[in-house]
Amino acid sequence: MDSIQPSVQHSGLIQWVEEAARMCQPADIHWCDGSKAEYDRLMAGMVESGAATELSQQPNSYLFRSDASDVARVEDRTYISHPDRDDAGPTNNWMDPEGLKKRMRELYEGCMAGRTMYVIPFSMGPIDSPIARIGIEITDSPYVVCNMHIMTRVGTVVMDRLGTDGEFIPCLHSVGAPLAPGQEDVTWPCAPMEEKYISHFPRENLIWSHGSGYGGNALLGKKCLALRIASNMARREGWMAEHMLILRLISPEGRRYHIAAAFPSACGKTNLAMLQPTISGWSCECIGDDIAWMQIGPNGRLRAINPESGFFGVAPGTSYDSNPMAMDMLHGNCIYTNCALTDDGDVWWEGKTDQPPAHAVDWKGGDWTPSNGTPAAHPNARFTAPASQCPVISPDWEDPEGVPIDIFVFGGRRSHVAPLVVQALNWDHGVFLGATAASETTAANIGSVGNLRYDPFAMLPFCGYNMGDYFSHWLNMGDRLGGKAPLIFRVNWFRLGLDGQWLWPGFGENSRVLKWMCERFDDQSGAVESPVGYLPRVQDLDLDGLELPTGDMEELLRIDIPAWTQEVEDVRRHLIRFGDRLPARLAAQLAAHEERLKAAGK
Ligand code: O2Y
Ligand code: MN
Repeated sequence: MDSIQPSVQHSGLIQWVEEAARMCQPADIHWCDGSKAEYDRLMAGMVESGAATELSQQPNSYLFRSDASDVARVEDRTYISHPDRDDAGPTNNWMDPEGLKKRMRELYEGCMAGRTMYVIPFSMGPIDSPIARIGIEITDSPYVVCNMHIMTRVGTVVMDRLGTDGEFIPCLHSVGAPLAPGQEDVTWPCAPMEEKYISHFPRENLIWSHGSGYGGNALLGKKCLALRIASNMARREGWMAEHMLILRLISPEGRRYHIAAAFPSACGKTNLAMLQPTISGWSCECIGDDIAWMQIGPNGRLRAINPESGFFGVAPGTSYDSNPMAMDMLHGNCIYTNCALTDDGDVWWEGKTDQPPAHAVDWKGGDWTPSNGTPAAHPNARFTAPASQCPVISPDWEDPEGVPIDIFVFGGRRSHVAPLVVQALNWDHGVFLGATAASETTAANIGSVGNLRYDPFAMLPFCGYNMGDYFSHWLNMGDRLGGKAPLIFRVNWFRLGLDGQWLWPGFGENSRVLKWMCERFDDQSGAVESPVGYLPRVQDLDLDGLELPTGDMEELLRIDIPAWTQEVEDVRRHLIRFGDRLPARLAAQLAAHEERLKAAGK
């Protein structure tokens, strides 16, 4: 087998691909050029094999159904393999690098038999951005190749940028389902759970993934590279790799504010990224919906890029009510995974329309009618869509220098206690708000639904090193940014009233809260100091045209001192898990928080 194209001149890359080929034993090797012809050829092959269904209602769009056991990121099977366990910290699964590699080499041995090995050169970030990084993913999944075409910049342009000795992050992926001679393939090959490993070796900037073909387990540029490995690189090199959307809010006077916001999975991050403000004269542009890479620029301000070029969004719940911009984006050139197929050849998911179709094929490939009583689409069904198709994508979304960040927002899903919005008293307090952010669990993060889980900075599944050291990194970044540091806020769109209904309407109305943040940034709006931070008074928020039941706004902004006091012990338990890696400055923040609550309770 001729594994190397003559045009490839990078000896480190050649060596790594040859090694992988020797181990995985593919039938064939294809170097991806990133062209539309390549995408079309791979899709045609998958349609022919039965792995994909071409949609008749959307041009160049395809539906895939995964294996029923391979439907989401698998946190239990995700490893952060630093040589020293303490460097992975208490929130990550750990195995020692040698032991993990030994186990995975056994699995990788011959794992691509009967399949093509694809070599995908990709750039996270605009190719010419100083913040961008290059990865090379080796995979035996053509589905992964096509998704990577949308989610990253792929192919010849990247190879040109890499040159003969450029730095790249090696990402090895296999679905872990070798084919014996003559063996017929299945439509979604993958390995059993105990053979799934999503492994990160931060010391070597190396990713090895085996056994899953789904989302973050397999599209290795996203969570594996852009967050878990990049968070390590960022710490070493003095920048930030965060689980944050990036948006630009524009005032009626044309003043532009840039907001980076961290929310745990399934808290409406994509909806917020494509916000349609309800306040008169304000508009919003989307720069990214999931990940922000940020560096301190020459003028001392933090500048952010979106390292991705597509959206891998949760389909269920996406509708013209919740996210009209996403709906308008999904008109073609998309990949759908685990959505239902309608009889007229379109996709459907719960919440897409008020009226479900009378009949569909569900995500498992079975006949479905509303009377089935099961969801037609899997709750974690996804669309993969080019960012360029988003009607509110910013004209600057690919600016290689990034955009200057004015405001950080941390969010979570809390039925009680947490107010609609609070502003940090200062940077250290903001880091405390980020470090103690918590959310009630939903389907996307697997495990039981409705439990409270502390999810610091929405990075719990994505921080590639000890979270205590990560808190220190945030404190250090604040020291370096000084007076040019973004303001920090924490929000909760999900507080319930006594009737069990959400108090805040959310969606486009969230612009009212963001507007207050922008006014705070410009020292143009009031607030009161509370034990948990600066709170807007009702009159500080622009509520023009919003009819809320009497008392709801007051309830949304109410600080329930006994409830906060009761949570202090949980917060302490959460923080002391980091032992001596917990920065003293955060321990001091906890003490000050407790003191303020005590004083307020007297
Ligand atoms: O289940 C998956 O593999 C997708 S997870 C995901 C996808 C896009 C954006 N964010 C997430 C997440 O879990 O945070
Ligand atoms: Mn995410």
